[in-house]
Amino acid sequence: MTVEEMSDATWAPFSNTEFNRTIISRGLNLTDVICFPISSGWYGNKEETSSKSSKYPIRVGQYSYPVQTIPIDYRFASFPTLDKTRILNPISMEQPRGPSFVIEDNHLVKWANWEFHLKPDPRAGLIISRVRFHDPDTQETREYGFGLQAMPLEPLNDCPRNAVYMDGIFAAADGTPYPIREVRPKLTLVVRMVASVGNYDYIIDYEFETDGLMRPKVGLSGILMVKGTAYENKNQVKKDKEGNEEELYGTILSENVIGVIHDHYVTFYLDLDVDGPDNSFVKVNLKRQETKPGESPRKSYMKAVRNIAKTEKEGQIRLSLYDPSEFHVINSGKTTRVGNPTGYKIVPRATAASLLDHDDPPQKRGAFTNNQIWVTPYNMDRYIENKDIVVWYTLGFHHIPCQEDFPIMPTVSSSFDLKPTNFFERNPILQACLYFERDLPVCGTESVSA
Ligand SMILES: [Cu+2]
Repeated sequence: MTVEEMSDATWAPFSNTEFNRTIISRGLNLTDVICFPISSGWYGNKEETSSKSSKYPIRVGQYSYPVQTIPIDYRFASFPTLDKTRILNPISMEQPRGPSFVIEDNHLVKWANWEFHLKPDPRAGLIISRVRFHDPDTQETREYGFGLQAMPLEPLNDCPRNAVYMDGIFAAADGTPYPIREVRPKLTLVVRMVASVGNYDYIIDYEFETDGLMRPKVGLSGILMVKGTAYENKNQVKKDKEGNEEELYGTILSENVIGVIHDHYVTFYLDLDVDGPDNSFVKVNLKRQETKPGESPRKSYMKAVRNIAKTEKEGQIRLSLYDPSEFHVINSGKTTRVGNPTGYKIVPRATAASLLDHDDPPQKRGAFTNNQIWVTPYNMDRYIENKDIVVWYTLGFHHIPCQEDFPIMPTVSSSFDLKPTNFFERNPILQACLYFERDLPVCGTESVSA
């Protein structure tokens, strides 16, 4: 569906006098109503040729108000006077010598040890390619990589100027208290794009860190898709003989408004080339190793069992808390000084898997959510060891709306990490420069009248 078709569909209902009469009979002005022709999905071949696009009449500028509802004014000015002692002062961060990144040829971004090619794409959004990391130890520029390091908490380096530093007091082995200060200095470059997909805003961030970690992140915000209801309060919901409430498939968010339970899935196409195109996908399973009777006072240990996925089928991953695993992309032809294959791992964070039946039409269409990780284009069960593989990672969100999501949602985000794993000989951040007081000008404060 094109933008032009959506626009035409928005206006079409108003050419129907019967439709207009129903709007006026609700006490609304026709100019206050918009028909939003959002695609309602695919429900199987039977319905493929029918033209039943769903049309939710809603008020101008809003996605949140089905015709049954009373609008809420969420603009700042509509709130009663705020307690001035609770207002946070504005914060500003300066970079007196200007940004640290440079952009060459309009597309090549260089920042810290990173360099990558950036291209906005109408279909995929932001495409980040040719991602390389300059290894400070070897002076080589390698595709992908990373680390972490601890040092004393340094003012201006770890926290902004007005931060208060508190010494932590820890107990030494003999019980003597000793202060500890510790820091993990990291700078992050954020490449951001925001897509407003109808009512929802998707904030896609690619975070590059100085230790070589790369973190794709998805933030969801905007306005919920809601449906109208005759109910104004939960206590009106019909109950059956056993006292069970009618299933609403959502939450009552306001008078006559139900926020419907739904999911969001975003798939990332990760064409990794760890020290060259031929890579392998390794499932590293943590397993319990039981000890033999009498062998040790311990009953069990943990061990890491590494299995290289040979075929696409073996590269399909469904995450499980009770089958803890790491997912490494390695170059078995290249090892570190101590013999580990170079690689980096895909570290999932909070995500979601679809609960729908595999034969449910929306799930058939969104079958990419059946697994959280796929390796290489599917089709047949092809061989993937030591090949130029592609990893598809799906980040999911279940969304049971709550009242705080209405009328505008606070941003919810999740991410996953691409983290170097035996890629460097040691932490590459060790050579990062520190900041000193003279590097940053001291800006005075002035009182701002509210
Ligand atoms: Cu949602």
